[in-house]
Amino acid sequence: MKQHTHPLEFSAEVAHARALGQPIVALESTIISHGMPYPQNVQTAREVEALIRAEGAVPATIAIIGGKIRIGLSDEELELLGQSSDAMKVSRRDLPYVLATGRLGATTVAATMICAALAEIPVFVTGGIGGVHRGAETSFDISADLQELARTSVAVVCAGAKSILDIGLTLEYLETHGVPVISMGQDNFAAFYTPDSGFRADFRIDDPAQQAEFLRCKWALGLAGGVVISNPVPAQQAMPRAEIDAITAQALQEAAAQGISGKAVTPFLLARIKALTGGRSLATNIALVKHNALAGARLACALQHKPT
Ligand code: PSU
Ligand code: MN
Repeated sequence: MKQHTHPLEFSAEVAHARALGQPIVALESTIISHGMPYPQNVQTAREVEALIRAEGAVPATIAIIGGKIRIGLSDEELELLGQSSDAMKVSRRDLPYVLATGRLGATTVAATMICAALAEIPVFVTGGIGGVHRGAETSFDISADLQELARTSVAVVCAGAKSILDIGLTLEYLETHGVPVISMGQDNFAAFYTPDSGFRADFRIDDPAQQAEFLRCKWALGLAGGVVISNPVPAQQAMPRAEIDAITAQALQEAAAQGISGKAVTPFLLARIKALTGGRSLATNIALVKHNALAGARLACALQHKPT
């Protein structure tokens, strides 16, 4: 069989940062293609990149374009992903297909972790991770993001997991697979639209330098696998808990009634929640991603500059 090399292609900005040993922050693209509507998706992607640069790190948005894993995208490519109606949502399973066919692929948390690890980028910022869905005992719907966290050594800065998921079971699953869940700013794990999931995170570490030291210790031991860093949405931008709970219940009922399954479930729920909140959930979503960008950039900087 012909030997394929990894089809990684770096943007000029990311290649330059690698050559100089500058801190780099990986970003996913499913959040652009399937997580938010146009044009807010592209606008947010650009603003998130700018926030990371302002903190002294270099953003690397990851997608699959023309049979290549692209690390760092141009403005035009962000626009392409944001507008495309046929960008494929790409998780671990889908990576070979989208590369082999040359289709346009937007990477999930799982696929972005794989690509970030290949590109030797240890810090990745997103909105929320996938998890164990409610009713998973009959549907078996457990996001591939969790298996990826178990095996791929990338820190994922997120605002916790959505309450469309079973957050308790998601945390149990992570524990079983040895994935540490670090909370910052509070003791509890975050719940995406709201700061508090009601479940304690494993460890609270607020200081980026100490978070970086945690990662160094884990990986120096040969303990491969990811780390979840939960950064709660700022209170002023959070959704009221009762409102989001009621809307989530309704969106879940609609998904069940319409027989939505597989990889369509998460995008369907996100879109319904946005519609049912009259767009207010989108404002919260945008705010929390930006807040995560700051935390991720600071962590990437701390990881790059060894403690003195
Ligand atoms: N949660 C969000 N926004 C998103 C996603 C999750 O708040 O855009 C996306 C991420 O790309 C995540 C994926 O990796 O959905 C999980 O999909 P699934 O549940 O099908 O594994
Ligand atoms: Mn799923």
